[in-house]
Amino acid sequence: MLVDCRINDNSATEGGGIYCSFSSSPTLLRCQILDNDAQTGGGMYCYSDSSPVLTACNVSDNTAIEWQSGEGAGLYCMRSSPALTNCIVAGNQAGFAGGGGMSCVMASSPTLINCSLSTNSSVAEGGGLRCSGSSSPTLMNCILWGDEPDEVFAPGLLPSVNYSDIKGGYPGIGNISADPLFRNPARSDFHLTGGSPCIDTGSSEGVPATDFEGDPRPWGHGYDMGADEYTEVSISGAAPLMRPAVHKLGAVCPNPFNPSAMIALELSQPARIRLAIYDFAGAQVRTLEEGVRESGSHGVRWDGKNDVGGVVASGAYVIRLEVDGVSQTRVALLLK
Ligand SMILES: [Ca+2]
Ligand SMILES: [Ca+2]
Repeated sequence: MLVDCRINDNSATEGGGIYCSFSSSPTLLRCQILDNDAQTGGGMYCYSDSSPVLTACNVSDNTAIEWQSGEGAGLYCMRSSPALTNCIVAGNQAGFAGGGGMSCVMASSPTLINCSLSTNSSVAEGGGLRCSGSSSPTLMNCILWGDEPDEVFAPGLLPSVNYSDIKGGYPGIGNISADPLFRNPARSDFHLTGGSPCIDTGSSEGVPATDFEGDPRPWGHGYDMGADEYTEVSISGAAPLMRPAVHKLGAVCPNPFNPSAMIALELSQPARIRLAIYDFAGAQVRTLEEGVRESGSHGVRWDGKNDVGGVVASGAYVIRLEVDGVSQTRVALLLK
């Protein structure tokens, strides 16, 4: 059992942060799985009847993009059915095999209750959740919003989705499609704000007694959707799932792009940075910025050209920001 642990900046072929195989089912409470990288299962890989229990965990900004087959950037499940409650899965990025937030293959049927999946992305389908091979997750009181290119990709069995806010809507009871009004998703703050359609519109069935930060559920007139139960003033006084202020490589806009894209950077203090573009074989294409930059928000434009001024071919490119020896990556897709 792992309690209040932070697992960050690890790398592996499978399961960058955590790898569970053959009926390994640890319990994780209030853990943060951040900035890990793998070919498959950037944050966590669950293999062969491994069904960990994650409660109030934050699985964010993990990647599975630097290999062609990158899949399941946040969590990857193969014949495994983890249970996630009050969890945030955000900012994870997968490559060509899809599943930015979570990928379920070969009869994996995880249960997600009061989870928020947002700002995950994938080069292929399933920006938020990808299901294949008779996998059938169960989602209750969840929010999937702002994942790219889509929230849920399930060409076979449909996941069981109820009382959830899914962008674009989803079959099931009590589902809605409306902006959840997160407080500040760009800064990894997935609290609900007043007027959110997710307040008091969830189900009471199987719901935990508290939210991700320890606020009581229900609060107000009913149970909320997502990891946060909205309260007018902070009750728990804690925000355990919020990331500390850090330098951040933000969104690429538009994405896919043609002919140019704006890359957002957020620096919490003045820093020496290097921002460069690579192709998927790992070869450098272009150095965009190198040197000391002031704190604050910056936008850097890439005009789709390489270091010698040639226009690059259509395809996916890796944008890498290096600050103080730590790198962050995002994928940009040039479509001509
Ligand atoms: Ca409520
Ligand atoms: Ca709360």
